[in-house]
Amino acid sequence: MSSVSEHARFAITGVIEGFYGPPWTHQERLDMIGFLGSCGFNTYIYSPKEDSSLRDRWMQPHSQQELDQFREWADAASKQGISFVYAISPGFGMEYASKTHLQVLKDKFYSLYRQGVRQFALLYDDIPLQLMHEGDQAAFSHLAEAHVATARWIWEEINAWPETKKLLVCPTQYCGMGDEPYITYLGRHLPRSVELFWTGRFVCSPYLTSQDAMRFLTYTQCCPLYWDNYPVNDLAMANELHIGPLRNRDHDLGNYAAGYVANAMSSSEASKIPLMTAAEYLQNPQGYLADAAWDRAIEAVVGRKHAAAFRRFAEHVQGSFLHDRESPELLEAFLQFRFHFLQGNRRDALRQLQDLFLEMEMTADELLNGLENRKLLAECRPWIEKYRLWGMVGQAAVSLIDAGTEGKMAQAAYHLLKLKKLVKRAEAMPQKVCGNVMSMFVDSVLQEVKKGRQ
Ligand code: 14T
Repeated sequence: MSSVSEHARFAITGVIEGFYGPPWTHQERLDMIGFLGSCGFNTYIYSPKEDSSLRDRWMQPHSQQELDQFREWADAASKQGISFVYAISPGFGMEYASKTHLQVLKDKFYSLYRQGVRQFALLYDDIPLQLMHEGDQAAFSHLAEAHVATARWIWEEINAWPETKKLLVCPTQYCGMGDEPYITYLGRHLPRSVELFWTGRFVCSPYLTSQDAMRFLTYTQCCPLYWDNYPVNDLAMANELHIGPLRNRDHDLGNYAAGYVANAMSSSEASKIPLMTAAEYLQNPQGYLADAAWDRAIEAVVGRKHAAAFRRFAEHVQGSFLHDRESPELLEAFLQFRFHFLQGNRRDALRQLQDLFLEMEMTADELLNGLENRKLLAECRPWIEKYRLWGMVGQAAVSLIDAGTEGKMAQAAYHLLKLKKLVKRAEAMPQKVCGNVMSMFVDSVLQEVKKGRQ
């Protein structure tokens, strides 16, 4: 057994605004920087995918207004002891062999340097793995060579500025086993001081293990700078609300990693819950307990008064690539209900289930009417409303079972109609709440109704 002191802490700990979808507003970003400082993170990376001045328009200089904003964010960050990283994605238009393009890149970084920015990143993600420009095909034998040449050149230039601290590079192949030719070339040829991002085995990795980190280190000769795609919920994950705690990151990962940054959700306030659990993990990976950290994070963001209600709701929106158990307690309640119902203890079984669904509706009402954190409420509202609707669906289903088994056919017909209407409303909402558990329950009830009619 190794003791706590034998494990290294992550040197870089931070959050990246690196998602597709609406970027944080000016105010949200300032607020987030303050929050990161209060949680003990040391890095904030600016790279919203929708800021075209970093992507399609990367060659154009920033306007004065944009530069003023950068100064404000960089100042706010430095007051909190946070490094503000400016990350550009020149991948689409850039010809790596072009001296003019390299100069444009350097000038763009310099315009930020003048605003107080001291750390920079080159993001080569989500572009083709092949060299696309003829000039580059003539100058380089493969993409990794072009990426190394660009990063080397730019690092030498910006490192000559007196206060430059760092260059981070996101590779095109940013996930996998770490032994792929592109990333091994990159790792082996980048200057030692340049950090290399990696998301682990997958874009969204259910596990980050020290074994994988060691393999990455063996092949690339670099310690990965983890870009953890949690809690981000963009693109295909947009119907999931990632407010569950960070899970399944090895406790000794810090021994083999240059750092850890979490890609956040476009919903900045809701992001704070998982990010606070990530902060706990980063401060003490060995002692990290996801569920206990989650309770603390919920209480801090939601406030004590409604923390318990929020936690009950949050249980039902935990499903993600990190956690494949959807509403486990609800599923268990259904299984117990079936058991008791079939064993003949009908009244109690029905009452218990009715109480549970009523509680869902009341919990949702408590949050919709009482949550003091209005911003959090606005971001979570569609999921809370769907949760409320599932509670009503459940109550209609229980009333239907009750009436049906008592032979009260008129009442049963009424509840069946109500159930169908509510289910339609719930299913029209795309938000993922309770996973498939409620749909499974409703389907099994409707199946019984059909059987009864035959
Ligand atoms: F650079 C990376 F490390 C990275 O993860 N890039 C993006 C990231 O900005 C995005 O928020 C994240 C989660 O969706 O995944 C990456 O973007 C992708 C990944 C895909 F596999 C976009 C499209 C994909 F098909």
